[in-house]
Amino acid sequence: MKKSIILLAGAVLLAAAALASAQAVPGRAGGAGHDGFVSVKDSHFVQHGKTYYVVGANAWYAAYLGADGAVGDRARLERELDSLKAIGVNNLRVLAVSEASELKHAIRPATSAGPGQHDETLLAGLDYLLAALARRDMTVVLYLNNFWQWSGGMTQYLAWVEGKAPLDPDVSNDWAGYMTKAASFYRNARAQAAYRATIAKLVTRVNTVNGVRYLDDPVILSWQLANEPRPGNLQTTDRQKRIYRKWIDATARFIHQIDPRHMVSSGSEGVIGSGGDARLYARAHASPYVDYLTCHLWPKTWGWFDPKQASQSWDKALRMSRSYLDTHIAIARRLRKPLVLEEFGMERDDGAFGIDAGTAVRDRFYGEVFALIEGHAQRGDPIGGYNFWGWGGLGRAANSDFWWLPGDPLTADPPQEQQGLYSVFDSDVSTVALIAASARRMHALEQ
Ligand code: IFL
Repeated sequence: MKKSIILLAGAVLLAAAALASAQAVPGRAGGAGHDGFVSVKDSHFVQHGKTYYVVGANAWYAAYLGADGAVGDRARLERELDSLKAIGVNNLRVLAVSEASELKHAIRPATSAGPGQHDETLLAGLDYLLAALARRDMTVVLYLNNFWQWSGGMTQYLAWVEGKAPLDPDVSNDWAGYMTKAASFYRNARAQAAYRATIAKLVTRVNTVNGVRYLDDPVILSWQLANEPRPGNLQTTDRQKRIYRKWIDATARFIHQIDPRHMVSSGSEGVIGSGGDARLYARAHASPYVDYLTCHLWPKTWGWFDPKQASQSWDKALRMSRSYLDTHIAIARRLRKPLVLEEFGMERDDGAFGIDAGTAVRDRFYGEVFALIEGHAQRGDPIGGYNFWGWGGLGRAANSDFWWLPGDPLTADPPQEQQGLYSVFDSDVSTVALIAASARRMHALEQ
């Protein structure tokens, strides 16, 4: 009798402690990671009670491949997933939905033709992808919007509600103006309503391939608000920063309210994508509804590296990359959440796009990035893993100028960039071997 009272009291205490820890952070996803869902515990990801490292690839187009008929290529998708699984990649970062846009370099076709008008063939492509990943025990990060124009994104939502097409930055070259416009999405009530309706539709969708509700599917590692959302351009005002921070908090909360089991992430590039403001980045990611931190690493785009002068600019690229990662690890430590380096990439030698061009510099860069991340993981730092950008696999550039045209094979390079710029193709054997070796070391740390 006495023993059973003690056991009961123990169980009550344990249940209370579990409840307290689950409620310590309102809206924060997850339990102890015993149900197949990846969640956060002690600044790390856990799944099935073990540390989980994201050893991931970016493949923005994977749900497109999953579509039936002429749009997709399911046989290719199965082969790509088999190849990635075989080298130890356990996660993909994927565009969940696109918005039909008239801009020069936007993807065609797109999932949504307007608010509430969704293409079932492409949505079924996402279903197919999730089912195919689940069969391989892989996970996926799904981004629900895009700051950039190549998938329609925020400016297309604005175009729908304002009734006029956005200025095309690929034609005007006015990127500062484009970014200001895109950031006005956060305070446009009608655009937000349309975006939230799409989110709700997706999050509550029932997979037509395996019958699993997305809400209940542990294959989804996290819902991501958008690809690379920024508060504005580099001259971001305090008001824009406030609006951006509130948007992250409110949208992440909205998703958690519909779906309490999955994690939510921002998709931010980090401090550079936060108007250069580390405090803004930290405050945005301190939201109790944002489960982990993200950052990206683009040495050439950010002026740290010149592929045409690789040996002269290499040291700077490496120094700046290291310091960028350190900055974000320090913020992650303060916020007690894991950080995922969810994009990094480097062009082929000499900045060439052709598949025959060498990848010596890219390999060196990947090797350095892997060493940095693995070092953090070994030291127990709050690191959740990485996604390289990106897996081009069996895709190939179809045109001699390397620009994508509708109907061409899809690669890791979206239509606004030359096909081959950052894609790791299946024929890039040295890069693939580096990824496989890093994956082995990362998975060995999962205990
Ligand atoms: O294609 C780009 C994509 O928009 C992104 N980050 C960088 C990629 C390569 O330039 O999200």
